[in-house]
Amino acid sequence: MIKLVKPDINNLAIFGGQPLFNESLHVGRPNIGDRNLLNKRFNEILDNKWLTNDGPFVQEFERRIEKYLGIKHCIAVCNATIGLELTIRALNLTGEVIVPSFTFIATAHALKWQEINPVFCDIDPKTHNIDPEKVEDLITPFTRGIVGVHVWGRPCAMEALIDIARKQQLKLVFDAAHAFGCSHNGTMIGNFGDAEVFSFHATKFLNTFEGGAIVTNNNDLAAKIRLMKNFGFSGYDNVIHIGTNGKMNEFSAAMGLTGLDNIQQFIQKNYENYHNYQNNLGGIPGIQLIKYNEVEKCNYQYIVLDIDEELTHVSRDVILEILHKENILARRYFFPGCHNMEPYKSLYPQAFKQLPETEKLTKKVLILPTGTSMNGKDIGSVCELIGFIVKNGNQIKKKLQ
Ligand code: T4K
Repeated sequence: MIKLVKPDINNLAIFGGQPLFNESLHVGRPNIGDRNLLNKRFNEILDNKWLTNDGPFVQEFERRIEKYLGIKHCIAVCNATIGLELTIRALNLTGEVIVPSFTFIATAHALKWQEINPVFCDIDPKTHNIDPEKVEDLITPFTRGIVGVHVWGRPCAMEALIDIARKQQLKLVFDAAHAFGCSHNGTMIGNFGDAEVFSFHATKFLNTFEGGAIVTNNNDLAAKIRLMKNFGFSGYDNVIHIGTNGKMNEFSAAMGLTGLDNIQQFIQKNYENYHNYQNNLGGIPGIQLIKYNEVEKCNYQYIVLDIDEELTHVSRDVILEILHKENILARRYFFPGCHNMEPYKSLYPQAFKQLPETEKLTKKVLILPTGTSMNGKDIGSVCELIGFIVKNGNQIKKKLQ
């Protein structure tokens, strides 16, 4: 006889039952490559006594990324937020920049930190990415650029955005924090717009603890960003530009190199997990797993559910609460949307009126754990639990009232 994850609703942890998992399952559990190789690299750093400032591992990491992406320039940085700030500043952006509100707050903050006004644009509900048709309506005489975000690693509507930027003479930057290892029409993400910025934060499938990279095919822009990420130094005692400290350190680069050695395994594991979720969630009413274009390269690092409450009878937030009590730490990225967070909420109190799709989506999506820490059995149990919640949705709702 098959043992059910929860035989009846009284066994749910939210109603006092034992949690399904003894240890928490996390959405952003870091992937760690070959530890022996990593330790060897760490020891080499300690032996060399060269810890940061454009050391050999950072240089090797940059060259490996350039080769992997088929791009001219990679500049490793201490995190993607600083990477975005450097890029935006190096491109001389001022005034207004059009950006989605459905993104991690860093995208908006990178602009506002430099006194640039983020103008929030609604998304296309089919792709969760900035809607190019709505971008055009937001252009004013003060607009200087567009920052697109490849949400979940699914590329923005590239051709349309490139076309608008060219016609309107706007700079085009992509926040590619989610999209390392993804492609668009066979070209790796990183090669589009004026520059693209990746995040290698611990929660990303390829991580350098904290870290990021700016990539571009523009020689002048790359040279300028290289200066700016190192206080504007051009050789000893010679500062020729305003700058900041955006440098990646050697330990981060060693972690990144070890991750790159194992990147195919990470992607393969994410791919298997994705299909495992797809097989197990199929047929649960109101639960849709978002799709990836399998013809393209993709990192499959986000398992994203689109929840239709009309069919599940329980809201996304109730499902989230139940899962958390069972030690499944699902997330509702990017709730409640940048426009509903400070300082933007006070600056643009009416913004929600222009962002109906963003408002809807932030209430519907739920992100589930994946990566090398997840196995097929756990994924099966998570999906069975979700099926159980939906099947008993009305009863659960009543009991929670
Ligand atoms: N643009 C976009 C579109 C982004 O998504 C991000 C970052 C950025 C720009 C900026 O990139 P960085 O400047 O960070 O390079 C996390 C990350 O901190 C953030 O990097 C990421 N996006 C965002 C989507 O997620 P939180 O607030 O969810 O982090 P936290 O601490 O709640 O961790 C998430 C889960 O991962 C938890 O269940 C705990 C687990 N975890 C986390 C860490 C750090 C681990 O198991 N081990 C760990 O070491 O923001």
